[in-house]
Amino acid sequence: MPKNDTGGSSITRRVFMKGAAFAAGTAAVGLGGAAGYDTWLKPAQAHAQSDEHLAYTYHQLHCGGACPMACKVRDGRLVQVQPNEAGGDRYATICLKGLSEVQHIYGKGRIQTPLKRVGERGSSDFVAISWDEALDLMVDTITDLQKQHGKDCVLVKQSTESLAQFMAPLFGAQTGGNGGIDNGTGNGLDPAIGHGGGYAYATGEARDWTNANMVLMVGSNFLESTLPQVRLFFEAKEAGAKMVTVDPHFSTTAGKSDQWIPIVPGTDAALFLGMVTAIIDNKWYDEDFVLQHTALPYLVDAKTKKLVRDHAEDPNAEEPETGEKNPFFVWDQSSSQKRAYTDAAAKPTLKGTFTVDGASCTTAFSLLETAQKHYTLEWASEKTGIPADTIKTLAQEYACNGPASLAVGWGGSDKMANADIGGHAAALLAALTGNIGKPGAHVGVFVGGAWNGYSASLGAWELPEQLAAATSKVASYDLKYQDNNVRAFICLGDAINQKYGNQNKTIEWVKKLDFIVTIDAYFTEGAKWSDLVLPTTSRFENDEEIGGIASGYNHLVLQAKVIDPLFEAKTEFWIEREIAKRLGVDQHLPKTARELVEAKLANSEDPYLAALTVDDIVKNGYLYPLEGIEKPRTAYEDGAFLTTSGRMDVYYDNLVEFGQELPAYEDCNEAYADNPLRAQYPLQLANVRTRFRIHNQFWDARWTQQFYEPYVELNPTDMQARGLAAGDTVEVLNDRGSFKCKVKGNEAVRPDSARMYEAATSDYLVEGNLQNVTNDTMIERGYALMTGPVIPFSDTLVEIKKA
Ligand SMILES: Nc1nc2c(c(=O)[nH]1)N[C@H]1C(S)=C(S)[C@@H](COP(=O)(O)OP(=O)(O)OC[C@H]3O[C@@H](n4cnc5c(=O)[nH]c(N)nc54)[C@H](O)[C@@H]3O)O[C@H]1N2
Ligand SMILES: Nc1nc2c(c(=O)[nH]1)N[C@H]1C(S)=C(S)[C@@H](COP(=O)(O)OP(=O)(O)OC[C@H]3O[C@@H](n4cnc5c(=O)[nH]c(N)nc54)[C@H](O)[C@@H]3O)O[C@H]1N2
Ligand code: SF4
Ligand SMILES: [Mo]
Repeated sequence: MPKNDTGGSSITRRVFMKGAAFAAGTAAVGLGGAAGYDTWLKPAQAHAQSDEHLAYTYHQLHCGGACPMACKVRDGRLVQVQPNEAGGDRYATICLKGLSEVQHIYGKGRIQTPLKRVGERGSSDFVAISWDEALDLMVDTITDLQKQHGKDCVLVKQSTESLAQFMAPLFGAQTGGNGGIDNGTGNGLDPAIGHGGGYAYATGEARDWTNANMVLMVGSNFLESTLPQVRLFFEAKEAGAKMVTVDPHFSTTAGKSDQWIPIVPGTDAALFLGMVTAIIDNKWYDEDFVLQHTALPYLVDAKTKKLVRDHAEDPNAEEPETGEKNPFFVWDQSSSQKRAYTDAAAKPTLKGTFTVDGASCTTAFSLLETAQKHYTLEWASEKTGIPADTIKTLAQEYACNGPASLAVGWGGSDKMANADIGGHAAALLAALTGNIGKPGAHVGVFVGGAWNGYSASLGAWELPEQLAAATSKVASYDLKYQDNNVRAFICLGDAINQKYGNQNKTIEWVKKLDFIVTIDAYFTEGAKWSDLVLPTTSRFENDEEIGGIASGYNHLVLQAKVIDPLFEAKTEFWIEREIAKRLGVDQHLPKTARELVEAKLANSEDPYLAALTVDDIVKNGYLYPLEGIEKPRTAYEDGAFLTTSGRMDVYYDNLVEFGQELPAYEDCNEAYADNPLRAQYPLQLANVRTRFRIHNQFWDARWTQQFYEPYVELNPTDMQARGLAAGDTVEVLNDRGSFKCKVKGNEAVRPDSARMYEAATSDYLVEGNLQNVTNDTMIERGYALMTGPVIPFSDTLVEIKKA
C-alpha cells in the first residue's frame, strides 16, 4: 500500500508529478500540501449530530450511460455512491468505477493546485502557483501569441468528459477539425444511410434486441464497453435472440454469446463481402426492399462508373442536389426506357445493361454481382480464417432468419486503416436484406446508449458574433506533419496522449509549440509536456448548487453539488468566467452555471425540453426521462433515409477514383497477414477497452487497481516461443518506439497477436507509453471520406521480448 497516499507530507511547493513515484511508495512527494483520501476517509469521530444528506450527480459520458448517482455526504465528505433510482431500475446503473469514486476523487493522481513548469518539458518539474498568477499568465501569453500570429494560432482540444463550453470561442481558437477517432467504420457505413454523422451510431437501440432473432456483434466488446446496458444483452438472449460475436480474441462478450467466431484481425470487410456473395448467389436478398429502398437498381454509366442523373451537378454547389431535384434513373420494365426513380409508375429492373441516350449503362446491382465474383466464400475464408461454411451459414441466418441487428464497434476493426471498406460492406448487408428500420433490425455501433437511444437536443448559450471559434485549416491528426499556424495548445483532458498515435512524433511536434496548458482533474501524460497545469473539479464537486446538465441514455441528468471543490480545484465554468473577465468579455457569459443550464433547456428546439425547468428536474429526483422513450427508438421505420436520393445510397460514385464505388477489399495498413514487416515484428497489437478503466482514467483508483493492473497479454504459444513467464517484464517494440510492462499468458488471445488495454501511460507502466508504438499512418483514401481518415491505432505490428 503506497505510504504517501495520506498526502499532507509535502514540505515544499516544488512538486515532481509522477504517478510511478507514488505507486512505488516513495516518501515525501506531495501534491501541494493538501490531504489525500486516507485522511478524509478516516473513521470520523462519532459526532453527536453529524450532518448527512444525499446529493445528486452523474458520472462518465464515455460509457454512454452518464449513470445518475445518489451520493451520501457526511460532514462535507463523500462517503458513499449509489445509483439514483428516480428513473426506475432500468436507469439505476453503476459499476465498480463509480462506486470507487469515494476513494478515487481523493486519489493520488489529483492535481491539487495550479502548477507552472520550471524544469524541462516532460520532466514533470513544476512549482505551485496561485490561480491569479496562473490565469494571468495563461491569458497574457495567449493574447500575445495571437497578436503576432492570429487568433487561430491557438488550438483547443477537449476530451469527451470535459464540460467546458466556451474555451475555444472565448479565445477565437481553432478546435482541430476532424479528429480521426471512432470514425473508421462510420466513414463507410454512414453515407449509405445518411445516419450516424460518420461515427456509425446505430439506427436503433440495444433495448430493441429483444425483438431480434440474431444480434451479430463484430469488433465490439459490448459487455465491457457498455456497462450501463449489459443487462440488455442478456434480456435479448433470454428473449431468444442468438448472440453471435466475431472477434479475434475470446472477449468477455464472446464468452457470453451463443457463438464466437474468431477472425484474423483487420479482415472484417472480407467477412462481410463473403456474406454479400452468399446472399446474392443464393438469392437470399429481399428483392422488394432492394428495389424500393436502395440505390441498387439505379443506372450507372459503364464508362465513367458514375450514376446517371438528370443533369450534371454544379461542382461549386454547397450541398449536393437531392434526388427529387436531380433524379437518378432506373430501367423501366414496362416501357423499356429509363425513368426517374421517383416516378411512381416506373417498374424498376434489378439487373441488366441497357443503352441509355446512346451510352451503355448497367444497374448498380449488376455491377455488384460482377464485383462480388472475386469475393468467393473460399477467398473470404482464406482472408478471415473463418471456415467457408460458417460464413455461408452466418449469411443465411442474417438474411433469412431476421430480424437481425448488425452491431459493429469502435474499438476493434474500426481502428484499422481499412475500416471504411468494412463499413461500406456492412451497409450492403443491411440494404440487401432489409435488416434496417424494423423492430429488431438495425445496423451500427450500439456501444453507449446516449448515441443510439433518445438523446436530448439541448440548446446553447448564445454568444455574440465576435466570440466564435476559428476554423481549422489542417486536421488535428495532420498538425504534426503539415505546416500550420498552431503555436499554443489548450488541452481539456489528455489530448496529447489520447488523440494521437505514434507518441514520439506527437512529442516532436508538441515540443515545438510555444505554450501548452492542460486543464484536468488528474495529472496526465500530456500534463508533463505542459507549461501550465490547472486543476479542475470532478463530477462530484461544485461551487454552486446546480453545476450542469447532460443527456444520458434516454434521460436528462443534472450535476448538482455533492461536495465543495477539493484541494484548490475549480470548475471549468469558473475557469472560463475568469478567463472571460481577463479578456473583458465576461458580460457575454452566463453569470452562474444554473443560468447556463436554464438556457440550454429554454433554447432547445425540442418543445418538451423548452418547457422544462431546472426545478422540474430537481423535483423529479435530478433526472428526467425524455419524451416517448417507452418505445425503443427505431430510425427509418418509414423507409425514408437521410441520403441524397432518400434511399440507402450504397453506390458511392464519389469514390470511383479509389475503385471504392462498391466495397473493394484492401488489406489494412500494417497488420495484414503477409506484411514482410512481420519478419521483424510478428505480432499485431490490439488496443482495447476494459471495464476497469475509462481510457486514461482510474489508474489511480486504488479500489479497482487491486483487480486490474496494466499488462500486455499473449497467447501461451507466443509466450513459450519467447521464453516468457507470467509476470515477466517485457519490452514491446517496433520502429516507432517501445515500452516496457508486465506480460501475461491468456488462451483468449489469438496467436500472432497481443492485446492490451489502451491508454496505459508511462506512469503506470514499467517504462514508456503504449502510445509509443501505435500506428498513425493516414492513408490517401481516407481524405476522400466523410470525416477524413481514421487513426489506425490497432493497425500496429510489434515484437515482444523479455526486458
Ligand atoms: N492507442 C490508442 N489510443 C486511443 C484509442 C485506442 O484504441 N488506442 N482510443 C481512442 C478513442 S476511441 C477515444 S474516444 C479517445 C478518448 O480520449 P479522450 O476523449 O481524451 O478520453 P479520456 O482519455 O477518457 O479523457 C479523459 C481525460 O479527461 C479528464 N477529465 C475528466 N473529467 C474532466 C472534466 O470535467 N474536465 C476536464 N477538463 N477534464 C476531465 C480525465 O482526467 C482524463 O485525463 O482515445 C483514443 N486513443
Ligand atoms: N469501460 C469502458 N467503456 C468504454 C470506454 C472505456 O474506456 N472503458 N470507452 C468508450 C469509447 S470512447 C469507445 S470508442 C467504446 C469502444 O467500444 P467497443 O467498440 O466495444 O471497443 P472495445 O471494448 O475496445 O472492444 C473491441 C473488440 O474488438 C476486438 N477486435 C480487435 N480487432 C478486431 C478486428 O480486427 N476485428 C474484429 N471483429 N474484432 C476486433 C477486440 O478484441 C475487442 O474485443 O467504448 C466506450 N466505452
Ligand atoms: S464508469 Fe460508466 S458504467 Fe461505471 S458508474 Fe460511471 S458512468 Fe456508470
Ligand atoms: Mo472512442
